[in-house]
Order: sequence, then structure tokens, then C-alpha cells
Amino acid sequence: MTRIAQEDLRRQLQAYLVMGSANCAADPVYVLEEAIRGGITMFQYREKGEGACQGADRLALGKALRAICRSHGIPFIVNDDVELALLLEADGVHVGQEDELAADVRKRIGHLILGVSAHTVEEVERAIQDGADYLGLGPIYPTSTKLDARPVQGLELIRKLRMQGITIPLVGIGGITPYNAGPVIEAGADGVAVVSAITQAAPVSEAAALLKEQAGARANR
Ligand code: 3NM
Repeated sequence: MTRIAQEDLRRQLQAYLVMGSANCAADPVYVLEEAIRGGITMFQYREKGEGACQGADRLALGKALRAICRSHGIPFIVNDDVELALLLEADGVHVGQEDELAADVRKRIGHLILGVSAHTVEEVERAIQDGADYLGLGPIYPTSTKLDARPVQGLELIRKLRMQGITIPLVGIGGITPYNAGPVIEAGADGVAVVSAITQAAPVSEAAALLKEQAGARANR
């Protein structure tokens, strides 16, 4: 197997749902099914934060969410846990700067998708060298979902990277909704990653559809 082609990944990153049980008011299985019905293009299992489940419950929920993604052909990425990703036969792993080193993760996961969170040009360059397939940049806007998020960075870093000719697939994250997603794509991102804009929405499918419409319409121009 070879690593995923950048153009395929750009399409998959358009409307990226990141979620664990702690983010959902409703059953996470229901939320994921509805989000897929609305049109999300990629999913990350991020079982973190207060009230997140552990051990057997974490594995069981991961299996349920993985099965839903598989049956709909949606890439399933695991946040910050290579062992769990391999156990669940995930499509990839996403790590932050405080997690296992990206270069080590690349060695362990072979051709699987590797996403890395980055906040500066230096972190971006290192992640690319380490074998990242895509980068998550954030927080773009204020967020209350990740308590230890870095200071808001806005759209400057995305613009700067594209001006410098860096072509790696990029996704913005942090405080993104269907109503402020457009400028993130216009700045040069291939997609938007969201937690609360979908998990806290009613109805979930409509929020997912709106997000996809915003990210997709601009990306396809
Ligand atoms: N990572 P919401 S911000 C998981 O800046 C995550 O790297 C971030 O949640 C980063 O869409 C964030 O509800 C939380 O604002 C995003």
C-alpha cells in the first residue's frame, strides 16, 4: 500500500467531524449517523475531556463508531492513540504537539493517514518532514471545547503557508460553524474541522449539511 494521494485527502477533509462521547448531548452513535446523513466527509474519534470514557467503554464506542464510518465509506481517524487506532483498523491517526512524536507515529502506522496539529511555521515544517499527510491549524476562532487550546490564531497562518508555496492538505479547527467556515477555505484551507457546531446542533444532519455546503462550494470553485 502507498500513502493517500493529496487530492483524495483534500476532498475528504472538507467537512471533518471531530467528536467523543463528552462532546455529545445525544448518543454519539446517533450523532455520527446523523452527521454522515448530512454530508460530513471525514470523522475523528477524540475521546478526551471531562467525562470521557476509558478502557472497555472507550473501545466499545470506538468499535461502534468505526463500524458506522466503514459502512458509509467515511475515513475514520483516531486521536492520539496509535494502539487504539490499530486495534480498530482505523484509516489514520491524528496527533497534537503534546502527543507522541509524529515521526514515531509514522513509523508505527505505515501508510495510514497521519494528521498533525500545528500552530507555527516551524511546527508545520517539522510535521511535514515527520511524514504528516495533513495538518490541523487552530484555533482559528475562539473555542470553549478544548480547554487547553492555544491563543486564537485567525487565518494568518493558513494564508502565510499558502503564500510560501506549502501545498500539504490543511484543515482549520476551533470555533468554526457553517457561518464562518467560508473565510477559512478562502484563506487556503482544504476543509474545516468542527466539534460543537455539529455535536451541539439540532438537528445535527442540517448543521452537517450546511457545513458541507459552505466548505464544498468554495473548495469546488
Ligand atoms: N483542537 P469546536 S481547537 C480539538 O486548536 C480542537 O488545535 C483545536 O472545537 C486546536 O469546533 C479544538 O467546538 C476544539 O470549537 C474545536
